[in-house]
Amino acid sequence: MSDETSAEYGSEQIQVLEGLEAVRKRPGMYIGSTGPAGLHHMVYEVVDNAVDEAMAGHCTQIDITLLAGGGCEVVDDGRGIPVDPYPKYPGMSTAEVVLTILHAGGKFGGGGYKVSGGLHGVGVSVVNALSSRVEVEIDRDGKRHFMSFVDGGTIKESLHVSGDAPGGRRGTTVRFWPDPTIFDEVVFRSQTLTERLQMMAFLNAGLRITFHDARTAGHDPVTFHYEGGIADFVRHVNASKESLFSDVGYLQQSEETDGQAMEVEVAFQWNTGFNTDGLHSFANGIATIEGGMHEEGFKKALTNTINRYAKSKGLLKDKDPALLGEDIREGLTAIVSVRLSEPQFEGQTKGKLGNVPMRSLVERATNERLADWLEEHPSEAKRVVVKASQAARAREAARSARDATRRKSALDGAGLPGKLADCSSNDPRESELYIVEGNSAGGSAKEARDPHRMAILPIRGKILNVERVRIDRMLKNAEVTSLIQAVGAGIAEEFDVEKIRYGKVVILCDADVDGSHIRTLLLTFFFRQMKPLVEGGHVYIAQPPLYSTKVGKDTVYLKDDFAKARFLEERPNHREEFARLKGLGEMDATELWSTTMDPTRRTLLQVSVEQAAIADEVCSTLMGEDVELRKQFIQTNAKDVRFLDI
Ligand code: 28F
Repeated sequence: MSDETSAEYGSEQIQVLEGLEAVRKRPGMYIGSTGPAGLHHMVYEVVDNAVDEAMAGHCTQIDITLLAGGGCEVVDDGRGIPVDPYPKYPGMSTAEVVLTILHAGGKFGGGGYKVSGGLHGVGVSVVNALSSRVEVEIDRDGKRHFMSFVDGGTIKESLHVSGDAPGGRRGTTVRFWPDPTIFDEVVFRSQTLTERLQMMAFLNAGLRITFHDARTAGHDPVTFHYEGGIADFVRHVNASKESLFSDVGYLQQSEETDGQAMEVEVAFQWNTGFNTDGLHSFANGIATIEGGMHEEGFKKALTNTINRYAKSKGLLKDKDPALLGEDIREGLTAIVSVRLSEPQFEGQTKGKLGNVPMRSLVERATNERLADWLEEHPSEAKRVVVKASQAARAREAARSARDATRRKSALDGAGLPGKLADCSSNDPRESELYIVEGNSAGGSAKEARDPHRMAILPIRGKILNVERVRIDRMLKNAEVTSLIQAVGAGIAEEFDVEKIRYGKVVILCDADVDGSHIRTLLLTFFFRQMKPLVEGGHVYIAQPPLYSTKVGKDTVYLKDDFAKARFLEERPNHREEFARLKGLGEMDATELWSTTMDPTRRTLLQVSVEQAAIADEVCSTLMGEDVELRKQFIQTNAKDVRFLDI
């Protein structure tokens, strides 16, 4: 910029106001939306500047308070924004520049310029532009400096010394009141803020972040402070699981290449579960939910390092196939947190890190540091390799079992389970598969059915709890393989809904607790292993009658309470008892047909994905590995006996 004259000074001011005006015109461009997400983004922008000051090593405590009048106050104990003139903008102080143009430049803030990669890092000037009022207090050199803005950044009170810094403190305070003419709603939600503030504390080891909702009495402040940083985050996530070893692994490396500061931290721990979605990554404190270069670098190095270690220690024979990434990541909880000057956020939701140098930095750091960690923790390392080898064997077994299932049914059609009483029609549009609990009911269902369109598959006892075993173990279970072969369309990622052999898969269980258990397990199985079958509306639950009563020598069946009430209205003098039907076996074939299977008289409940998902949720909670969650669930659902028997 050429040397300034008073005219250009004026042009600076104009540039400032034009800049802020541009933000007010299209707020969504800067904070994503003017809905709740955008509103809370305003808080994160201000807090980010304080976190930058913490990352630069000058701030240890950040206080966020929701003010009674609807505003938000953020206080840090950093150096305080400089109040001296800002050379590039004559007549403006650094503080005014930070509040109206640039963004505080921490080590990773990019030296005063935060390159906005999408929604994050647009800086506090955007907050100013979208607030009806902003107050700034800067405590520096024993003095307190004050300035305020109104209506999107117009100076109300220019920067001046308002007194001494209380107790000689240092730091920056920003209070802002979001502009109600911009935002759909200006009421902050505590829960939203606390979740994200907790995450920021995990990602900045040692930093204390205190949140106080002062809008109503009785809300005590909550402080998040994790000396262990992301290692504490891994402990927090794994708390409800069974860990493979007590220690949490940690590695860190930083590097400076052509002015680009880059740092990577990884914390990791395996648990005994089978999930492979425990990897979470962040860039400059922002969750990169679509992954990106840092995650790719980590995954590649993890796989190579574990395989190299396993071979070097003879835990993997040279002839053994290498362990795949998914085998190694089974049960892994890991946090990959990187910091860099100019993050490029890409992808649909700006949740993917695009900086290519990050891939090699993270890969090199992980290769080096993880190899050291494995050497230093041989027993943990062995457990990881053994678990990964089991996962690899399970994967192989599942593949061969699936191939076998496919081969048998493809080759000679003999892939159909022995117990299946198939129907004669080959047209899925009219064919129905009844999965009947218990051999007795299966018998009367076979007798009752329409053999042209209805196939019967009796399921003996409680089918395997598919929740807690790997896919190979599941495929060894006779009941499960019968089910897969009967439906005839494969399972899991190979499931092809075009190949289903029946247009309707009907679950026919007793109306007692055992029946509801089987039904829950079957729904979970379909939801987990044949989701398109559920999504396509092919899964139904038969509704056997709940009551029976005598009329003369006949037995009349009533579907539900409503039918019973209607029956009594029509027969006010009916004196006979109503029996509560427990099991399908109480009905003979004729009755089973007329009440439950005859398409002209039956009621079938079509299962929605939501209902299957709830069953799945119930199953994971009750059968999954999370002991704590199971206890809570049973306590809260104790009144609902349906769930108690499991
Ligand atoms: C409640 C929100 O915004 N805290 C901040 C600082 C400290 C410095 C700074 C900020 C302009 C471009 C340098 C102080 N002393 N909390 C905050 N704390 N900005 S914002 O500098 C901004 C300058 O880069 C600071 C020495 N260096 C930096």
